[in-house]
Amino acid sequence: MGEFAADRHVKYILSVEKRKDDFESVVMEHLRLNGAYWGLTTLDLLGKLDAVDADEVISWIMQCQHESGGFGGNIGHDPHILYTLSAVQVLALFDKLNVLDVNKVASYISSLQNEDGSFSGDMWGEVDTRFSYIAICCISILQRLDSINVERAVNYIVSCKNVDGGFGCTPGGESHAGQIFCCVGALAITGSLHHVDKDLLGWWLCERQVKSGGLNGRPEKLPDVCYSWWVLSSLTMIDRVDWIDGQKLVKFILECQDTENGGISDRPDDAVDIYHTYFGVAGLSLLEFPGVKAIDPAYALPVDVVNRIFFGR
Ligand code: GRG
Ligand code: ZN
Repeated sequence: MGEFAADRHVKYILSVEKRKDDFESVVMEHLRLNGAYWGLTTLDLLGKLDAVDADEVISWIMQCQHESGGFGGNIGHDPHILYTLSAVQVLALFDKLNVLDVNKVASYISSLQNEDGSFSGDMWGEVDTRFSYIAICCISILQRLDSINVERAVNYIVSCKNVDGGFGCTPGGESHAGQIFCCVGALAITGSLHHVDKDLLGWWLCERQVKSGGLNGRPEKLPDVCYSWWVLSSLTMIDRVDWIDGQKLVKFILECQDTENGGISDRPDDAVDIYHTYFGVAGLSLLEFPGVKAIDPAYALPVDVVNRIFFGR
């Protein structure tokens, strides 16, 4: 099995941050705030967050904010709840939540809650349990859970639960590991995990491991490094992480590294990207891999950052 190329991954992330006009950056332009969250969280997990200029990042993030309180993916882009969570998460990484007008961000998020408890992603109204998670995670980091209707939010998520123990994006939607992370994460944050059938869901999740050691997101699909996060974080939250073979998953993630130029891909021999680099490192973190800081499975932030938010230094 290859070594974990931590230093190469740090170099790769720093180079993606700097290359603002190459192919990957152009394609990812509208995702810039998400990309910043993936890259910077990975750096922090590897103990290298100090390699970036915090003031520069924070000033750019604040220029992405709109009058409504929501954030766009880049300067001049429309606000969306997705980017609003990334902005709040990155500010939390740098211990700079104090630059936010918390009431404004909280009112943007609460304005996206619908009568049935669900959340829309932006003013155009698409509804998905992804947005329920994002709203709950974001408003919890801001310690303003009281500004949304938590009971209705939880009821909506429970209405998306399936007979296989998993969750979909709307009521009746097929179970998918990504949506399961969102629903279990939101239930964990709101202290509502009693709504999850842990054994049934644990079975569904551990059956995601395929021969190569990698995890897929649904039955019959190919394994992909990002499910090391979506599946493993869910198993961790329901205390069933030892239901998969951690050693084999570590081996699969390490096989997806570009050991020369850094970065991690979705599966062996594919091209690396910053998204799979983050989810590979985050997966290793949940597997307690040496040299990687612990990550919180619900907030998707390093455990020391979450402790700082809720318990001070
Ligand atoms: C803070 C970590 C964090 C997340 C924010 C955006 C979000 C909340 C959650 C997204 C959850 C989700 C739906 C993830 C799945 C993404 C994914 C790999 C989708 C691919 O689906 P298909 O059907 O691929 O294209 P498969 O693997 O099923 O073939
Ligand atoms: Zn993927």
